[in-house]
Order: sequence, then structure tokens, then C-alpha cells
Amino acid sequence: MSNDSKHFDKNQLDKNEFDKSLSEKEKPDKFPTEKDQLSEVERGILLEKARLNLETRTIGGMRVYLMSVELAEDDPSTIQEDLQELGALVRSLGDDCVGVAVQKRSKITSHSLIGTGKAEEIKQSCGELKVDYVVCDKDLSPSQVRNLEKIIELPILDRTGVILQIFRKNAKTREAKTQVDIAHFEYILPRLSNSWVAFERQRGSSGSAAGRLRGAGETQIEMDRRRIRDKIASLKKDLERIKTERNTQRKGRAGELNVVLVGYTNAGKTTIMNGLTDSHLSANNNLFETLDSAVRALKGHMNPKVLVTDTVGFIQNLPHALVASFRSTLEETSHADLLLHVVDASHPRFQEQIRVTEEVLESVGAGKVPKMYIFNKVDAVAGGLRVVKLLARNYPNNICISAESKEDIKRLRDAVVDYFTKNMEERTLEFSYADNEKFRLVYLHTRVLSMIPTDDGAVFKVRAPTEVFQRYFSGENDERSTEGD
Ligand SMILES: Nc1nc2c(ncn2[C@@H]2O[C@H](COP(=O)(O)OP(=O)(O)OP(=O)(O)O)[C@@H](O)[C@H]2O)c(=O)[nH]1
Ligand SMILES: [Mg+2]
Repeated sequence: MSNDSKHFDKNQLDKNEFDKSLSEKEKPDKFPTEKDQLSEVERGILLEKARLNLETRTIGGMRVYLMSVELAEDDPSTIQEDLQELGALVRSLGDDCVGVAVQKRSKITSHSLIGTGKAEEIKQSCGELKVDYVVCDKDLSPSQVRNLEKIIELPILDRTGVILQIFRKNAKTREAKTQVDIAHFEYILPRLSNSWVAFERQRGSSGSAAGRLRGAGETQIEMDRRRIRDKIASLKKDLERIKTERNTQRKGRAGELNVVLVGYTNAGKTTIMNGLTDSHLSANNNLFETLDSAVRALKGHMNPKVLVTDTVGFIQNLPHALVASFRSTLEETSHADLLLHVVDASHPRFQEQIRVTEEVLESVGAGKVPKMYIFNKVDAVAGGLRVVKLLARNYPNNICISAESKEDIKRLRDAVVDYFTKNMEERTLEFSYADNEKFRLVYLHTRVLSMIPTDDGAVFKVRAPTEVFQRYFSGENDERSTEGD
């Protein structure tokens, strides 16, 4: 970690430092302008990016101070649990939490999240603890960040800023990187104006009246925002192309059954994926370890073949920009034949985590996909299987396992195979072209085994869980062919 980060001062950063703060890889791609001709605005953008990225973080081991606010209506234990989760997010970046402060307040103002006296106290503690940056558990407006940074004299990140950093660190594929870039630019957009105004003031535009300065700034800010919006638009086009490729891949797998692992981050999805598919994907105690979807075949013979997908985990208050840019990945869950909703049964807030996961699933159109609840980490619960079975009893279609036990993974695999064997039926459905909605539904929700055109439509032979026929094709002129596998 460099000493520079300890004495963070926007106004002291010069162009060389901006350049240093951007990795070689990022420079030509994100900011194609000639380095030597950087405008003040461009430097403002780079500065904001450098501030959020805290580039030295690749080394890890930064010292971090956590802060939050407790309002009268807040439950103090919830604030503590939220801070623990924030600490886990910070540790996932490789940094250490060395101090924490919570201020009780009657209300939060748009100007500042905490009182000036408390901010001064935090500044002093941070000095004594040699803190590198401060993280606030509440999302901060750009002006709240600016006001806090003025007093504390250290970079302040909010929860969304930290999650964006983790996503940036863990994104490996082109798709995940593009999604993170979009989310990051969306996050920077409203904050940009303040950086720019600060630069404009610093430049001093000799002789300009305050009003003129502001007017000039606003015009420039608009240009600046447009550039960022253009960048976002071009990244979105890239993402659209990647999505089309993925849809083509999915269509290629149309005859197979898709199982998707979903759940709160760190619930054990990848560990289960590795067990079910004999893979070696990275699974560890960091939050958001997995960002890139991986698809592997379920081990052992099964016809049709079962494909298992591991994907990004969820968290409470998942930043909107991330949900929006990861939407196409998340929407994959709505095409699943079966969701395995993995729950960390050893977590004190597992019920809340289930609720959060279900809300995200609902929002991406996967609320109605059949699912099985996997109560994981049974070995880490005092009282073991007996207690977890009690915890799980309110959730239909549940199975309690430890992903670290080979026998449990086998039991889970058998349960998945049983589910399909019991629940899939083969039927013949006939639609006329006039009923094109049915054509859409048949491709969206069933395995099409064959399609024979008729004079005014088509006859489909399909496989699908019974509920799918009940939900989408009840009353159809269908004929059951064979049961199960
Ligand atoms: N004790 C215990 N630990 C487990 C079990 N399953 C997973 N873990 C641990 O939990 C941590 C998270 O596991 P992952 O498989 O990476 O979790 P994930 O849901 O994929 O997490 P993200 O990809 O970060 O969202 C790792 O340290 C695992 O070793 C289990 O059954 N028992
Ligand atoms: Mg994972």
C-alpha cells in the first residue's frame, strides 16, 4: 500500500498520478483520448475512477474503518449484523477492518450523514489507527461523500462502492467485465458533476463571477455526462451481442434439462456445483467469489442430459446498477427447469437471506420456476441435521446437506434426478398459427422433442414438468405419450 492513499487529497493528484492510477490494460480501452490532451473533465473522470478503484488495492491489506448510523426506528442488532456483512465485504477485497463507529441520530440530512463532531472523532480515530479509507454502511449521496471527505480527509466509500469494487476484482469473462463497467459508469454518472465542479473551482477561471462559473460548469458537465452515456450505450451494445451469443448457446442446449444454483452470496453454491459436476471452480469464504456463470453436466448418466449452472450470488440491497447490468445473466434463471435455492443454514439471518433471494428471482421473472431448497452447511449448525430439519420445515421441497460430505452430494444428485424422473411428462400438443402466444410458451417452458408442421400450425412433442402443462397448456388438446424417463 502506498503512502499516497493515506494522504488522499483530490486536489493534489496530478496527471501523472492519474495515469499511474489506471492499469495499463484499462487506459486505451476506456479512455481512448490522447493522454497528453486530457481535458480537465477527463481528468475529473479519471480521478473519480481512481478514487473509487483505490488502485493500490490490488495489493490488499488496506486498513479500513466502518461507520453507520442508527435511527430511532432501527433495531440495534440489525445494524450490528449489517456491519458484520459490510466487514465481510471489505475482507473479500483483501482489506482489514480496524475500527467501527455507529452514531445514533434522529434523522439523516441530505447535507451530512453524521454530525460534524462525530466526523471529527472518526477522523481522530482513523489517524490513530492508520486507516486508509472509510466505508459507510448507508448509501451516500455525492454531496454527503464530499462533506464527509472534507472533514475526515480520507476516501469514503459507501456499501455500493465496495460491492462494485468486489465485482470489478472478480469479473473474469468479457460478459462479466462489460456488466461491471456499465454498473460502474452508472454509479459514477451522478457523482461526476461534483468532481467537475471541484476542478472548475480549482482552476479558478480567472475573473469569472460565481454565476458564470456555475453556468460554464453545467454546460461542461452536460458534455461530460453525454460522453459517459455514450460509453454506457456502446458497452450495452457489446453486452447485447454477448447475450445473443449466449441465447444461441442456450438454444443449442434446448434438448437438455437446466438446473440453476441460486442463493445468497457465500451460501455454498459453487461447492455444491463442484460436487454435483466433478468440477474445480473457485469456492471460498469471500463474498461474490463467483460472477461468471459456469455450465457443467451433472455427473452420472441421465437422459435427457442435465446441465447445472452456477451463477452470481445475491445480497440485500444489491445495487440497482448491478442488478440492471447483470439482468441478462440473472434472467437465465427464468429459463431453468429447476432452481436449486441454496441456503446457508448456519447463518443467523438465513430466513432474511431466503427472502432477499426470492425477491431478486421474482424481479427477473424466475419467481414461478420450480425450485428445491438446499439447506447447506448442516455440519456447521450446533445440533446438526436434526436442528436444520426443523429450520427447513416451512420450506416445501427441501433437502438438508453438507456440501463437504460426498454422501450428501450424492443424495442431492439423486434428488435432482428423481425430481425430473417423477415430474417430467411427455405430451403431444397441437396449435394453429393463429395462436402464436402458445408457440412462444412452448419454446420458453418445455423441451421440444419434435415439431411437425401442419396445414395451419404445428404438432409438438414435448417434455415438461406436470406443473408446466397445468400452468400454460391446461385445456389444450394434448395427448399424454409416456411417463417419466
Ligand atoms: N462448513 C461448511 N462450509 C461450507 C459448506 N459448503 C460451503 N462451505 C464453505 O462456504 C464458503 C462459501 O462457499 P462457496 O461455494 O464459495 O459459496 P457461493 O455460494 O458459491 O459464494 P459466492 O460465489 O461468493 O456467492 C466456502 O468457504 C466453503 O468452503 C458446508 O456444507 N459446510
Ligand atoms: Mg460461488
